[in-house]
Amino acid sequence: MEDRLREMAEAARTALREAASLDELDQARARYLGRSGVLRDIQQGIRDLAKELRPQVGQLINQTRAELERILEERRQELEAGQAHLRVARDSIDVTLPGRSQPVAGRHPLLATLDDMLEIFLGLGYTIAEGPEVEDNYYGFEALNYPPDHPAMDEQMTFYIADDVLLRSQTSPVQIRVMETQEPPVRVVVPGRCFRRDTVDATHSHTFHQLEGLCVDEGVTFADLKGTLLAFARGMFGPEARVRFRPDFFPFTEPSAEFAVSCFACAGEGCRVCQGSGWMELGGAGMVDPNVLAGVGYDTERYTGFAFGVGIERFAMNRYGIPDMRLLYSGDMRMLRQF
Ligand code: 2NL
Repeated sequence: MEDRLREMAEAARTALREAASLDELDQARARYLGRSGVLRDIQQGIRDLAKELRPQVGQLINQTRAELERILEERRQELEAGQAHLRVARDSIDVTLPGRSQPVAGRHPLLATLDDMLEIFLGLGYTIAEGPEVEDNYYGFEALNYPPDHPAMDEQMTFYIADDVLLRSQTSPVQIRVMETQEPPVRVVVPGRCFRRDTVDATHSHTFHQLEGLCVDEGVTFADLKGTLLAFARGMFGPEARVRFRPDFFPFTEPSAEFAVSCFACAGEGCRVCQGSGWMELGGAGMVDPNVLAGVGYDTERYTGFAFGVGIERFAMNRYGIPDMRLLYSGDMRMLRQF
C-alpha cells in the first residue's frame, strides 16, 4: 500500500507540475485529489490494514495530500500569472505603431464650381429647386414647347427607359414643376444631373451637370436677363468680367441667345484657355416662350420671364485647367487631392 501511495504521489507531482493550463491543472487535481480521486481511493484501503499500521499510513496519506495541494497551489499561481501576462499583451496598445491615416476629404471641382454659382444667385434673391432625373415626355419636351417631331426627342439623342419614361436632358422639367405649383414672381435656380446619348470623349459625357435659372414676373425684359448674367459673370470672375450675347435658337425661349464671358485668364486678349478668342462660352438663355408660360397656366398678358442654362463641367474644366472631362468622374484620388 505504501508503494502504491509513493507511485501515485510521483505521478501526481508530475501531472500537477507539468499541467500546461488551468484546465489541465484542474483535471489533474480531480484525478488525484478529487472526491473520487486516486488518493481518496487509497485512503479507503486503510480499512483493510491491520489496526496498528493504520495511524502510520494515515499520516503518510495526509502528508502526501498536503504536499500535493501545495504543488497544486504553486502551479495554479504560475499559470494564472502567465495568463495575466497574456491578457496584458493582448489588450495593450502599442503606442509606438504609426497611426492609421485618415484621408482628408476635399470638395470635388464640379461641386466647388456649382456652390460658387449658387452663392451668387442666392445673393440675387433666387431659391434653389431640385426634381426628378426620370421624367415623362410631357415634362421632358412637350411642356417646353418642343414640336412633336423634334430630333432631341429621338432615341438617338435621349435615353428612354420605356415608351413614355426618359432621363431628362436638361433640368427644365423642374422649372415647369415649380411654375405649376406657384404663381409669379418666380426666381429659381435648378442644379442637377442631366443625360444625353453622347459618345464619351474629352469634352462629352452621357451624364453631365447643368445649372438652369428662371425668373418670371411682371415687366421682366431681356435687359434683366443681361444684367443678371453680367452679375453672375462678375461674381464668378471679378468686376472686370464682360458678357457677350449672340443669337441662338431654343424651342423654349424666344428670342434666344448663347452667352459668353470674357476669358478670365487673358481678360479678352486671347490665350490658350479661350483658344485665342478672348471669350468663354458659358451657355444659352432667352425670354421664356409664351407657349411655355401658358402651358403652366400663367397669364401671358401679365407675365414675362427669362431663363438660362449653364453647363457646369466645361466651366469647371476651364477654371481649373482640367484637360479631360472623364477626370471629373474618375474618383481618382491623384486628381481629387489637387483641389
Ligand atoms: C444651354 C441652354 C437653356 C433654358 C435653358 C428654360 C427653362 C424653362 C423655360 C425656358 Cl422651364 N427656358 N431653360 C433656357 C435657355 C437656355 O439652356 O445651353 N444650357 C447649357
